Amino acid sequence: NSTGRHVDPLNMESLLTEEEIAIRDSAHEYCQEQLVPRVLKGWRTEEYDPSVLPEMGKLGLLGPTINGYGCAGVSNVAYGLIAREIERVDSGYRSTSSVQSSLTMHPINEFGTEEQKAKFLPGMAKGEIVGAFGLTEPNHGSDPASMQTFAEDVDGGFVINGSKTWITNSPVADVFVVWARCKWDNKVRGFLLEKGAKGLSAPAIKNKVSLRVSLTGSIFMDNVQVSKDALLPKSKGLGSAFSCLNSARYGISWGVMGALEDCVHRAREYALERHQFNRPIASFQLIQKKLAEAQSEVALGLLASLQVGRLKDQGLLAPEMISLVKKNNCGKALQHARIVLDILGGNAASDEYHIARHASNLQITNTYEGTNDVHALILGKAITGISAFAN
Ligand code: TGC
Ligand code: FAD
Repeated sequence: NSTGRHVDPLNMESLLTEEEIAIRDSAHEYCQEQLVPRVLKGWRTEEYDPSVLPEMGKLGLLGPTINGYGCAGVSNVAYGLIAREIERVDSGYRSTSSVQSSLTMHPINEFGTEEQKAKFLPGMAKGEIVGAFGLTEPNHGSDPASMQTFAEDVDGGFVINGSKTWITNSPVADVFVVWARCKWDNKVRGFLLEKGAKGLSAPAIKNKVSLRVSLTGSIFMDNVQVSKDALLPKSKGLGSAFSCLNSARYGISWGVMGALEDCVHRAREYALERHQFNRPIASFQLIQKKLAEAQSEVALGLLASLQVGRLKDQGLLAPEMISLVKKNNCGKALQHARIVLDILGGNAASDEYHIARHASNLQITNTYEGTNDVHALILGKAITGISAFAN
């Protein structure tokens, strides 16, 4: 159909459950009716909209795969469908929500005590408590194993020193999942730091040219003293941090397909309306080729993510599968968003046509959560058995 909603050349619909379709439709309605009218203002002003997470919370869109604590307990496929609908509007809204769900609620649920879960998860599910995830540092992005954030064991608790950068949600976060190397055994573990702790600050990084509707900032920790119950006790080693990334990367693989779908939909509408040489530009073969190739990548990318989601739900997941769909879908979304942007001609320069905004966002979705090349190396290691990473 021409609404851009369910263009589904390979009939993915036939592979979804009724519950998944209902969740997708309710996410679609919310995103189109509530987020689309706000996205340009958010993009232009770079101002965080504090009502978005609570609105998503009301619809059960936050931490949706978690059972209990006010969370919906739905399938990983449903989670992917939600990410796709949110990112169809803007990758920044998806960033805000996936950091909340996959990178903050997930580690608390997976590695936290019953007390930590009861304290944070219900408020986070409602979007009333905002979370952030601090792994990347100014000097250590692709290589987090070299991190220089350290936790020291002191009488009654821990002292944490270090800094994190490019952290989604950090300026408005109430709770920070911070990854630090523990001085007593050299292992990386997760710690829950709360806003207002002495020595903790999280200033915003302004004037971004990508993801302007989500807030990004630093986390500075100068002798931050926390009690023993700040430790996520079941986290041990960098693998714990990576397990959170598995969930977030999986969601991104769905989300970016939503962004590309929106680009294709808008470029198609434009091509049908716009006339040059006395014909709609949609009649030109070169324009049709751009649309056909972008639409094909959406159909293939979504089916791949669906298969990974089904395997994740069955406990049959290997992390390399996630690298495959994260790398492929992010790369293809960026490449084809840039190609269909050409269809707008000079109007590509206007944010009112939306595709340029998606293309700017997709540069960073192709970078965060492991750059496209880092995922190539993860796959290369699986294929050859040889690690190309320096260490
Ligand atoms: P390596 O030696 O390979 O692994 C260390 C330990 O971790 C285990 N592991 C995993 N476990 C679960 N899932 C995965 N995906 C895993 N990958 C690795 C591994 O088995 C090992 O365990 P053990 O028990 O043997 O110690 O690690 P390495 O230091 O060689 O690094 C490998 C590399 C480069 C692939 C990795 O460090 C990497 O993925 N780098 C990219 C960093 C990254 O993705 N950062 C993301 C920051 S968060 C973010 O960007 C949020 S944006 C959110 C938004 O706004 O939406
Ligand atoms: P670098 O690691 O310095 O990489 C620079 C270049 O070198 C890249 O092209 C990379 O592919 C290449 N490179 C690096 N190593 C190799 C190698 N071994 N072989 C070949 N090429 C290599 N982080 C968080 O922890 N939490 C967040 O919430 C978060 N949100 C973000 C939001 C935004 C808007 C942005 C921009 C980033 C965010 N990040 C977050 C950080 C993000 O994960 C990192 O930017 C990303 O992992 C890359 O790290 P880097 O920027 O340090 O680049």
